[in-house]
Amino acid sequence: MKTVFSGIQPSGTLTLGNYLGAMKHFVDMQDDYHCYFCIVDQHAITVPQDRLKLRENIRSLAALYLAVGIDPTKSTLFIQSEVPAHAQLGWIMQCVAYIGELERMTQFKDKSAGKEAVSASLLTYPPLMAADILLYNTDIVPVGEDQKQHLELTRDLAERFNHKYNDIFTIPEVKIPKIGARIMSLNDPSKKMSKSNPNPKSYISMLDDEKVIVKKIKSAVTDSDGEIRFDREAKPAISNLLTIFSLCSGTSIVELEERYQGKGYGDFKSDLADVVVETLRPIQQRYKELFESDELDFILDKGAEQANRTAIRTLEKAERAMGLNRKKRS
Ligand code: ATP
Ligand code: LTN
Repeated sequence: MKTVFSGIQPSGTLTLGNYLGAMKHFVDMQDDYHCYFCIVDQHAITVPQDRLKLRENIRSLAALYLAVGIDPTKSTLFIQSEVPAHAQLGWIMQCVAYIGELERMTQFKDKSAGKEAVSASLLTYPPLMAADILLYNTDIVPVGEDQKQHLELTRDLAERFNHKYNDIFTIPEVKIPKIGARIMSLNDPSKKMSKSNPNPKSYISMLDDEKVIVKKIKSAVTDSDGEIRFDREAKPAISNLLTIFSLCSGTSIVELEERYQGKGYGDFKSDLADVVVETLRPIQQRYKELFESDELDFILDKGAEQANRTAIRTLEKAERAMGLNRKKRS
């Protein structure tokens, strides 16, 4: 069985973008792959976080993973900071990476733009992400479009390490969904929907209640020609709403265009709100049961134990290949 690894940052409540671009696909992969899903809390602290809020976001993300259908008997679900090998291999990968290539990462440029104090870790974030992936001999990494550049760098770093020291790492492939890989902001369709956007009107959170969802969709920007047609260049806002509608309802975009031909944005938006509410309703119900449960802690403890076992083995191999680690090969 091939191995899948993916991570999500506990930097806020997940958005519909995270769900449609990433999480939904994780669930589908569990039967065919050996899966690791990680709450990458060490990545979240590359930008300032409130201590209590972060603690809550970590637990909330764990509950959401389970609520969407990640099954702990099939997949390993764990918290990054509970597996020290991530930080340890992260350091090694920093020693393999060049500053120049890290400075070229668009996520670094976006997140550091206009900020006075930028943490060093925002720059060295990709080597830690590479470590996350490489520790588990990962074959496939399902992510949204925005992570493609990081995945290319991960491959470069793994190849560089293998070439310089020894063939330790599996070179991972990225898997980006054909539709929904980049769900856009509701109030600015030139930006991706992001949970750390300070304006909550820009995203639908997976935990928004019905009224809020209806309101946000009603106030989503459209355009002035009144036509419901998919055209990413000329009609980015409507195309984004059509994508969301299609993914939440399982109806193709062509069918939706036909259904709403000659109808106004009002009808379309009200049906879209219904479809989104129905998609999130069962997830929110399961989430509520899980958030406070002891079962959640049990699953995370077990996940960390399982992840640690594999991660330590790869870390030690990498260390030995470089001349570190006194232990004899086990
Ligand atoms: P932040 O805003 O804090 O940077 P984020 O929501 O952009 O967070 P993550 O939580 O780290 O990013 O992303 C988790 C997964 O969701 C990744 O695979 C990412 O590619 C995917 N993803 C994030 N935003 C979108 C989006 N708008 N559309 C599709 N996929 C997305
Ligand atoms: N960088 C990713 C989150 C992330 C990740 C990973 C994704 C950290 N480690 C490993 C896939 C595999 C982000 O910002 N979305």
